[in-house]
Amino acid sequence: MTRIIRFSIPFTVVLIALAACGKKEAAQPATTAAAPPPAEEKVLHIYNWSDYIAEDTVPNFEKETGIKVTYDTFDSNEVLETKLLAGNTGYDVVVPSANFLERQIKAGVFMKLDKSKLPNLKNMDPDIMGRIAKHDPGNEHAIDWMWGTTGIGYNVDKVKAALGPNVKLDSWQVLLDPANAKKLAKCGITMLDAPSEVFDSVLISLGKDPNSESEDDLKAAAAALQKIRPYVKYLHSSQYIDDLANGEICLSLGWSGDVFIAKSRAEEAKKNVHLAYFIPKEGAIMWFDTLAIPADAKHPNNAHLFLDYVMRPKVIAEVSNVVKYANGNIASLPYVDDAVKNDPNIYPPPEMKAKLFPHLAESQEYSRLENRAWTTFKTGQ
Ligand code: N2P
Repeated sequence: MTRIIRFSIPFTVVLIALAACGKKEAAQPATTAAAPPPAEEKVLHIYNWSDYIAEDTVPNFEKETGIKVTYDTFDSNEVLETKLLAGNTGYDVVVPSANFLERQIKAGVFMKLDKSKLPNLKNMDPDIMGRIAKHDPGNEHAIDWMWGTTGIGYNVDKVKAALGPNVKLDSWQVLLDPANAKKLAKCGITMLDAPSEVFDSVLISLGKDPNSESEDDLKAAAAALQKIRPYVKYLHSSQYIDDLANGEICLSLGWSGDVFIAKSRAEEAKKNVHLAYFIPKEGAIMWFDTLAIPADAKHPNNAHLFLDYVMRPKVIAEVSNVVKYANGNIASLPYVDDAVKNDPNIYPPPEMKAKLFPHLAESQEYSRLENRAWTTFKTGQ
């Protein structure tokens, strides 16, 4: 899979673009009986998160439809947003998280879905659709791809060796208590390069509302992060999968499924690396990644075909089985492996779900503050 270069355009540029963006909702293509739209070229350009699809998903779609797919990957909502706001991405299907989707819809970036082309919408879980509808009223622009949590992945043996065999691994303090971070620095701490997810996680650890947009709370979170900065090896949102699997790092603030992918890779490599993931007892962010079609997509019909294809229960179940994230397709559950659907860290039971916070869209003003605080944290100043 292609890895895309890291986020390099300052987020303020994105915010200016968002503010300046006066585009209105994309109009539906006008179709009349007399003049049917010309047939689309049999190609489809998809832009998805890295490590986020089964091996056969795209090849099977290509075989069945004769549509040739190009598939590129990213690992940051900011990277995707920068491209979408600039326009002309060349992509027909993209996968923003719902909190980013919300403001991108307002900026006119996506076309409305033609639900007459999506009969498999009937398979979707009304609970998950309802949660996404808070970002996209009426689910007019997007469907769920996968959803998950942001928590802590760790190397069981190395963390116990550093913190003691009886350490309780159930709190954000395993990472955020500077005394712990100092001890873990030797075996390697990493964090996602995802400002809002990291700040929101720290706010939750401090007992604050991650969606309040309080400047004082943001300052408190930045101060807590600053205390562990010297002990963090790197900030990156995909490298940690292989590094956890190889035993090169011992603790990551990361995404649930990514840690389980690392666990599978470690088991396959038989290197005696034992990995685990926990949702901290203080709570965590629950996020949704969605499939949407840019308003200027050149192959919207093929995009709809792909969306409907991945809403087939067996197709999306296979993705969940491979990437270890929950999907929003209720009809897929019989085909999801027991080990995946019965894992409370993948499909959290109601009592755990109750501790999960929604990840709401941020105002441009708050994103600007957060981004500034993130740059300070990143550069360690
Ligand atoms: C895929 C990670 C996607 C989760 N590797 C973040 N939205």
